[in-house]
Amino acid sequence: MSESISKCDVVIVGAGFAGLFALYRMRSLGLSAIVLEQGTDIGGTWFWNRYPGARCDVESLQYSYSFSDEVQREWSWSEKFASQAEILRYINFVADKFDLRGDIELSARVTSADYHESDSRWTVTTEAGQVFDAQFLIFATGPLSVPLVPDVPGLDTFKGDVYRTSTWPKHDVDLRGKRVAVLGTGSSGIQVIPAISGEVAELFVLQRTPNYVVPGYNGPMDPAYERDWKSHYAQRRAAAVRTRSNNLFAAGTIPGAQLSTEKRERDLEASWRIGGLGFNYVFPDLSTDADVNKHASDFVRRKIVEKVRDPEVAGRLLPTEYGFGGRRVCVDNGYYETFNRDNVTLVDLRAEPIETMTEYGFRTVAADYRIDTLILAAGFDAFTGALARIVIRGRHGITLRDKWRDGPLNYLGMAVSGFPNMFMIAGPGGPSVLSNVVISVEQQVEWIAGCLKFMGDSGVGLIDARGEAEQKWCAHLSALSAGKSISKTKSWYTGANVEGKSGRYLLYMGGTANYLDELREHGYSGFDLA
Ligand code: NA7
Repeated sequence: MSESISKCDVVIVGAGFAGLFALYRMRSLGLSAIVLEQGTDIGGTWFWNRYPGARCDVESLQYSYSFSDEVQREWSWSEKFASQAEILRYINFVADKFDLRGDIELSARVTSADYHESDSRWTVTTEAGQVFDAQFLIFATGPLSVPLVPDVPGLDTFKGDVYRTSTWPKHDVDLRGKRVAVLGTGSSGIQVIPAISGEVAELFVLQRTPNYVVPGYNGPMDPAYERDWKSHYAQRRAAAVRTRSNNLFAAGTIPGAQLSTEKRERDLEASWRIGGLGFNYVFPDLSTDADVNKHASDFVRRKIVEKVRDPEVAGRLLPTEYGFGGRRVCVDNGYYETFNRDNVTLVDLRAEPIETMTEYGFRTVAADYRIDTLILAAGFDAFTGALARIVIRGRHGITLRDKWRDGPLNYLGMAVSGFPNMFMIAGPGGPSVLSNVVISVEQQVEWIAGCLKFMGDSGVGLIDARGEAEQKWCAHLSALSAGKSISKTKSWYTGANVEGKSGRYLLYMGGTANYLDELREHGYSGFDLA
């Protein structure tokens, strides 16, 4: 073997929340591991998405590692919902505390991974030509790490500045006095829009599909609230793991269908006043009962009308083509109020499609707009995008890309038949973004660590998911998604934002508590071990 090949037990791809914890756990098993990270620093999603207003919409005290009580006690969050900068500081704090950096290669973009039948090992190659040889390969590449370039005609002709929320520059971007357009009104767009509206001269919001946006009521962390959480962390974390999303909310337990309209309305109002993504859980049948879903959807639409002064603008902001929760619900930091500002214009691309970008702006079927800066918040090739961009060759030289042509077949959301000793975290087939993802990735890493320990203890060198187990798991994923509003609506959850992408098997929709139970029940029964 050539000297330039580095050998270790485990190669981990990605140094975000998942990859860093995977490194920690591999080390604690006594395995040698190396993390390959394409960015110039650690942090994954929170390294790249540094746009103005970027923040998490899961509460800070919950969107944080649970594996170390010391970290939980030592770290203090300054806001209810942490900003990107604070989360990145937290990730660096954890990396330093556990001295993780020594096993992380930065600026190391993985381009291919090849499985070798002869010794049941993987070779992993980076863009710079580094080669790593490992028994195990863990992809912690992130569910939302491949940004999409929108198919706007003439994008190249625009001579102004173009920024993407997903790869926002590290240096300060001065938008003061500029005429700016933001394309995209998903979670990223709805955060950047209010954040910059006060400094730009004019802001054009280019909206194709309106979203449901619930209030966040972010603010400084209440010291009493933090103290209370910290003194009950173990119990709270344990309770969160028994929910549908690894996240404690004031969730309703009585189906909305069993309640009177008046009681339902009161519950919706109470949940709205609490704010945040808990509104998704106000009734257990919110995403499955058409009447209940309509009630919640109408409720949010009424709130939008109340907040936006101009009735015509309000009307254009109303999501009408799908029900509440059909797409990722966004959490508000003054989004709707932004449209009451004189310098903000909503451009409804459904009524007024962009014909082309011009040198100095964009032209719709109705008007010419002059802008200095275009901000793209156009979303991601979710769940499978990062893996599809790496040439991953498993048994018999079959690539993952080919295997996944009609949908990302997987077993337990972590393994793929024909790709032995390879694992995915927060990829397709698991709960991923439908949950508090920091906890979900901890759980998947724990499962992988348990598996590797079991293999070591029992002298097993190879694990490969069986084809039939994979088929059964994927049929189960389809059954779990049937009837849910998410699966009936076109969005990145279903792959519909990427042309030609199959929306099958992308997410486990049975809730995180059930997912954990299923992992336990399956054990290693669906795998070939050798
Ligand atoms: P999203 O939620 O996928 O939002 C992307 C937005 O960009 C959405 O409003 C799209 O409209 C819009 N888009 C995409 N392509 C176009 C074109 N060609 N023309 C006009 N508008 C377009 O991505 P986010 O980054 O906001 O959020 C993703 C997750 O990241 C989020 O949930 C957090 O977990 C973090 P569309 O809806 O497709 O009509």
